[in-house]
Amino acid sequence: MQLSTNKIGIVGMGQTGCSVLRWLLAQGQQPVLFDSRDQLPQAASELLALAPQSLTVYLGEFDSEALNSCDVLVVSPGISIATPAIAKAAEAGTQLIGDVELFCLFDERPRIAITGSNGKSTVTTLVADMLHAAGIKAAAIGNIGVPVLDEFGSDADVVVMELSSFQLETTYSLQATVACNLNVSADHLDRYDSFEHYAAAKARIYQQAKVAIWNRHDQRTKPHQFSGKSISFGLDLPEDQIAEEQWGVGLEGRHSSLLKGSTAVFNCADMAMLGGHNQLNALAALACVAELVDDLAPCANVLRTFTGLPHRCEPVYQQHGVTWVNDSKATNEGATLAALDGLNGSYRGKLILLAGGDGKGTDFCTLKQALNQQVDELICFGKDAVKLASKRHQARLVSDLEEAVRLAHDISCSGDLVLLSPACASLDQFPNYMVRGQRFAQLAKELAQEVSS
Ligand code: UMA
Ligand code: ADP
Repeated sequence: MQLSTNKIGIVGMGQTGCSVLRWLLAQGQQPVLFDSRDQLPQAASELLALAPQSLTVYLGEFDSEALNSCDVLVVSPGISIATPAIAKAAEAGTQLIGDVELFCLFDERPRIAITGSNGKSTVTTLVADMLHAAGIKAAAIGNIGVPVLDEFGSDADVVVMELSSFQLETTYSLQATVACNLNVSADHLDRYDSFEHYAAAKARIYQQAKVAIWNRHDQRTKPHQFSGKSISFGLDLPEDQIAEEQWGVGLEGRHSSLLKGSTAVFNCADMAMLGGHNQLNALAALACVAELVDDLAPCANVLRTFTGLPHRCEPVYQQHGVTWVNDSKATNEGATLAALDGLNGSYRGKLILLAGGDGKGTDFCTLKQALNQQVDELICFGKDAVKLASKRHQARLVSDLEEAVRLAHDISCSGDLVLLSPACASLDQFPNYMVRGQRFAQLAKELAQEVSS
């Protein structure tokens, strides 16, 4: 794409839009800006004030004529490309791309691209840490919270990109050195016509990739009509005939080990993260790194000390024999299922689950069995509390997280585990999942102190 011959519009002036604007200004461009809110977010206003020339900004309801007048629209991931005014512009010939497409068109470094409904941030971080351990400078970017163009021209040798389905929808030139789809389970169904449509967006990760890494327990992650190298991972033993290229878990002597083909790479008992889902994450990360690194020993060593990211099954407090675990990043059913499985066996009393918020259009059906078999007490709060509570034979309904924590505190006793794993987005009651998780930890501590004083 020739930047200079195109009139470029930036749609959405959040974190992504600001990074696109910074980058385009650095290339000497004068983009037109669109944001559907009545006012620009503060960071965007500050950036605009520093721009060398005044730029046209359209606020409020998207102006079809102005959108159509652009040759290219760089659309932020939080805005659906099915938004009528944007879809109309595309029909009229305007090209719709995202920030990741711009990055891929102009950045020539090797890239490892990671998607999946759950585990993206964990695996992206692991891969970057493992590459560092092998002496390769790597930057973790994308949906993890660093807009990709902010890393353009940095001194990293390799970029590790966490990509959401929204970002993949507007990316056409990914050409990843290694592309990995971790798993596909229901999420963001308020933005897609169907689950298949969402899964198809995830599958775009493999476009023109050299190597595809996929989860053999989840056929939706399998690359189709793919001409590159295909490598699978799973918690079973890799199949014999293709063994040396596949990753799995099996006994090596008396130890359960992460295996590459028939070769043990790491003893599972030495892994700092808990749960089968984290063994899958570890396998996926090693499989990605193995495409760039010969000696895997220093990379695998990272697994000894990496305890996981905050807000993912994170023990935050323990008192009177009750453990409080913050899994606020579980914003869909798949993540909550993984937490229930992963924590199984780590407590001797009851499991008290705090869940609820914005279910993003799901019916919570896949949680039904686990809620009835693995959960001893279910406390539901937030927008979709009633819908979620209806999936268990018995549940307690409260209005918000504060009440949920108070109730959990009242009904818990020594040996119990109180788990916040909401299976929902936080946006109905919190600015984001991090604030929700911090509030949970803070409330648990405050309540314990209140009682002991
Ligand atoms: N918005 C408007 N009007 C606009 C522009 C945005 O109402 O004109 C709203 C959106 O509907 C959304 C919010 O503002 O509710 C933010 O949207 P955005 O596209 O401006 O988001 P950014 O600030 O650019 O952040 C995005 C990702 N956000 C989303 O995809 C919603 C961030 O992922 C990502 O870290 C960042 O780019 C850098 O790449 C966050 C996320 O929630 C963590 N991702 C989803 C997830 O992980 O489930 C996909
Ligand atoms: P993402 O970036 O895809 O949201 P995270 O690594 O931030 O993924 O984890 C989000 C949630 O998913 C957490 O609750 C975490 O415990 C859970 N999780 C992590 N890895 C997996 C996995 N492989 N399968 C299912 N759930 C997972």
